[in-house]
Amino acid sequence: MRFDIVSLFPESFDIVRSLGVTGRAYARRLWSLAVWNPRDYTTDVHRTVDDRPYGGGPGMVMMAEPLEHAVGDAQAARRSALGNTRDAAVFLMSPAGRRFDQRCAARLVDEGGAILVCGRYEGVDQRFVDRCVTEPWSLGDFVLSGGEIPAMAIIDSAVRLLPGVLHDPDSAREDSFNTALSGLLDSPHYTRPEQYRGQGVPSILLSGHHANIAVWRREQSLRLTAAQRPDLIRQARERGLLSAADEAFLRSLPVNHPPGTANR
Ligand code: 9WO
Repeated sequence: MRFDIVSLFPESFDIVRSLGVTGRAYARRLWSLAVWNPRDYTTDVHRTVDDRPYGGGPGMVMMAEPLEHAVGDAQAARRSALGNTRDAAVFLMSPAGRRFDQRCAARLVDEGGAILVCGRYEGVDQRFVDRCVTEPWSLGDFVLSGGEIPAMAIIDSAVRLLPGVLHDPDSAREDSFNTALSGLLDSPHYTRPEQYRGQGVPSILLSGHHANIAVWRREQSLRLTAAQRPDLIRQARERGLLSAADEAFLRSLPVNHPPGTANR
């Protein structure tokens, strides 16, 4: 998998290249990354990448020309490095985009990566979006000072799906089973010590009975998801991911318990 990033701050991406799961996978050449700086595609002495917005208003807008050249070089580099015949998809990091989710991450793996464009200032010239961007992608309803952090989050979510990246094969399987496949929230985790400031560990987890533990974890997942994200329960049901036992457990739950009110 290869990512090509368009960004005024190429050093940002040293983090995903060097740290943790993504860093180790990068060192093992399981994925690669190139950053294209729009400033390298300017032609004036000041290397200008932004200008004032037509119609007035605060701040500056990223100019279309340097962005389009950066994307063009990224596409050309992918063609010669990967032998691609089709252009890669180009995703713009924007709160006005389609919501990025686990299926988008799987699609990135499927397509061998993509080009991610990170805006700065107040935004980018719409004519660049119309000409070069496949789709804007959003991580949620909040505004940042640039698209670099969302791009790194997206890279992280895709890299950890690559075969061989999560070295413990059980961990990879359980993780994708719990999130991508079942679409439910994960059950709570506990580790040592067995007593922490007067609080114990659910006794089932100390029992060594793996079948009962799996049932308990499934029920905790269902309970937590029903309380915090009832929309995900409906989605899982529509996708046929809930068993008769799951449905029976959900019916046994007290209705409409307000979330986040434990111990109050
Ligand atoms: C900002 C914006 C605000 C309201 C409606 C649409 C918008 N588009 C943009 C935009 O493209 N902003 C650029 C990228 C330049 C300013 C910083 N940018 C940005 C991206 N801020 N926040 C994001 C972002 C990206 C993905 N998920 C959440 C936030």
